[in-house]
Amino acid sequence: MQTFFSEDHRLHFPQGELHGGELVTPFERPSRVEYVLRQLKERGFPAVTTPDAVDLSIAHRVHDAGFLNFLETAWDEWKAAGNAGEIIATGFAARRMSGAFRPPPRDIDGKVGYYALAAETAITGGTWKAACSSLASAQSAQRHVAAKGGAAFALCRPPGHHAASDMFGGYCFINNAAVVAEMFRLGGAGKVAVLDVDFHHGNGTQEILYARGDVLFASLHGHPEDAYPYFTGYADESGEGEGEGATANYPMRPGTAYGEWSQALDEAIARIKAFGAEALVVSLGVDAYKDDPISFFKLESEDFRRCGNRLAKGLGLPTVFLMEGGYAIEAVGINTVNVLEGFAE
Ligand code: Q9C
Ligand code: ZN
Repeated sequence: MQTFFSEDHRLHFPQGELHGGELVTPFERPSRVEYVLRQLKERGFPAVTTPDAVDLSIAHRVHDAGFLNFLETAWDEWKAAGNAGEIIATGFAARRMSGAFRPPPRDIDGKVGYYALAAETAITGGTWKAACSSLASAQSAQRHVAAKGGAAFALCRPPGHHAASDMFGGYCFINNAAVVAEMFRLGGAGKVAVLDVDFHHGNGTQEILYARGDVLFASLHGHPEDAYPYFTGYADESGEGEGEGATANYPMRPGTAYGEWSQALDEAIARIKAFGAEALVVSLGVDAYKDDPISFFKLESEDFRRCGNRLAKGLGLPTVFLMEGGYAIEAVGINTVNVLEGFAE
C-alpha cells in the first residue's frame, strides 16, 4: 500500500496547548509521524510519496471562503495587532449570542473566537502551509486510488475531522475527509462513505455532510456526555433533509473494549454496505487505544489489525485512509500500521 506524506507538516508546531489550565506541549506534535514512518519502513511498506501541490478549489467546496481566508491570514493579522504569543481563542460566539449569526468581527481576537470551536488548538506562522500540505497528501492518495483502485494511506498532519465548514479546533484546520469524499463524487462515484474510527467524534465531517444524501458519515467515538468535542455525536443525530439517514453515530462509554467497539464497527460496515457506497474514506485515528493519554477506550494493538481486516473483508471498496488522532506516541505507529496491514491481509 502506497503512503503519501509531506515533510511540510513540521511547519505546524505550536509551543502550547491549553490543557488543565496550563500551557503544555501539544499532544498533537510533529514526532507522532516519525513513529508511523518507522513502522511503515520496518514492515516493508513502499517508500513514502511526496504529494502533488494542493488543490484548494475542492477545499472551497466544503469550507466557507471567509474561514479559509482567515486561516491563511490570521497569523499576520495577529502579529500586526502586537500580540507576542501564539493564536489562542479566548472569546467565543457562544449560545444565543447574535454575533454567531453575523459576519465575523473586524478585530483579530474577535475573528479567532468566531472561527474557533475550542481553545486548545493554537495557530502559528506555519499552520496554514502545514494544513495545506496535509490536504495535499490526502488528495494525492485519493487520486491514486481513483486511478488504480485498491487502497492508499495519507499520513496527514495536522489532522482534519474536527474542522467544520467554518471552524477550526481539536487540532484540525482543513477537513481532509470531506474533501476526499467530494473528490470521489466529482470523479464519478455515485455514493461515498466516510467511516471515522478516531476516538473523538468527527464533528466537522458530520457538519459538512449533514444535509447530503450522497455521502454517508459513520462515526465510532466517546459519548459526548463524557468526551471531547462534547457537543455533537449523540446517537440520534442522523442527518437532515436529503441527508436524513446518511449520518450514523455510535457513541460509547468509558472503558469500552474491542468486543463492544467491534459490534459498532460491524453495524457501521452494514450501514455502509446497505447505503451502496462505491468508495470509502477512513478517518483513521488510533486514539481508541488503551494507553492513549486523552481518551478512554480500551483497544489493544492487535485490535487495530482486526479492524483493518474487517473493513477489507466486509466492504472491499476502493479506500483512502487518512491519519487523524492518536497520542500514545510510541504506539501510534504500531496501531496505525496494524490497521493498514490488517486491511491488506
Ligand atoms: N484538555 C483529534 O484526535 N482535547 N483531536 C482537548 C483539553 C482535544 C483531538 C482537551 C482533543 C482533540 C484529531
Ligand atoms: Zn481523536
